[in-house]
Amino acid sequence: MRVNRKIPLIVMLLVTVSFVFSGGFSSPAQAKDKPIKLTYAFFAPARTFPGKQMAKWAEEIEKRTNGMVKVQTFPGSTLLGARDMYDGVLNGVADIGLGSPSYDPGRFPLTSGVALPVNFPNATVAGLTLLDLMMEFKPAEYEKFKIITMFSTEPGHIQSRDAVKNLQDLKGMKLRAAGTGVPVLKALGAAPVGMPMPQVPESVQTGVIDGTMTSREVLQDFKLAEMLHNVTEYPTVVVTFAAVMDQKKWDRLPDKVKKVIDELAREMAIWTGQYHDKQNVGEALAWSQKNYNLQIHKLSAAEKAKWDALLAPMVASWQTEMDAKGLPADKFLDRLGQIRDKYAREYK
Ligand code: 3IO
Repeated sequence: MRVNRKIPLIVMLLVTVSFVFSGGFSSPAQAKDKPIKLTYAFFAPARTFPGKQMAKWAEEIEKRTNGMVKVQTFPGSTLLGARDMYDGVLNGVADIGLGSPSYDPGRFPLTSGVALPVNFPNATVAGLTLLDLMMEFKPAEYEKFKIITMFSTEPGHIQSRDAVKNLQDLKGMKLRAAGTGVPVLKALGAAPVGMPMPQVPESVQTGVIDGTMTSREVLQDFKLAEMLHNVTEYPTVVVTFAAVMDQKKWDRLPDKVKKVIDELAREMAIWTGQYHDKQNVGEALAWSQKNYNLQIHKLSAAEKAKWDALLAPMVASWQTEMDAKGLPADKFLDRLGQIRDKYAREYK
């Protein structure tokens, strides 16, 4: 079809310019009648609890925007892996990325405070505390990002090939954790390695590691119970998750869409925490006991006191580290305690 000569050149120019400024075809904020397409990447499989969160979020967004937004999910590192998640979002590889700030405590220093041994009773309380703290402190580590939602695992447990009943058993054991869990394992005398979750099954299989410290649903969701027959009943630290979007991309979204996404941030923290705490972990433990004779080892009170004493200095050394970076560690930990205790009364 030929260009209609009656359309003045200036109008055509304006249309072109506004198209380019709105971000062109790749922008989520395109023409009003066309659905806005958002790609959403996650590094682990869809069957895992963060993967289920991603699917639930996508479903809710489509429903609540009456189809104005379509979300295409990419679980299992099909678009971005654990280590390139946050840069991938900034580089526009995915519109939204769900990563674990715990994998990179240097990049997310204040967030790493939530993964200290501060006795969260469960994932729901930890996740809501995390989200509230981030909304309150607005740390510079998320400067280029819009936070879509945050949540966490339950406090991690040691899951190992050989039984760990005391510090002697743990001595020199090659255990894997998220980056924020490494100092915990080190303090307890193990030989820790930081490694993203998707690499764990193969690393156990090949003997690179003798186990892992994280939430216990991985026994089923990553089939680790096949090889790891022992869990030590000593809750340590949580692993944090943050789904983010590039701030500039967010700014271009219609207000209606922003509102729906913002409303969901908290709901998803609760939904994910409750699924993990009330169903996911319990089912995995029962499945592992039934199919793989999983053994759960309780620490004696005297043994527990020794472990607690080894972890106690971690909070103070984190404070020193944060002070050196000019970050408000004391205030952050004060608020963490207050918010944690408030939610602990609500979510048992
Ligand atoms: C985790 C990450 C991805 C999918 C399922 C998961 N369950 C627990 C974690 C926590 C984690 O990433 C870690 O490294 O301990």
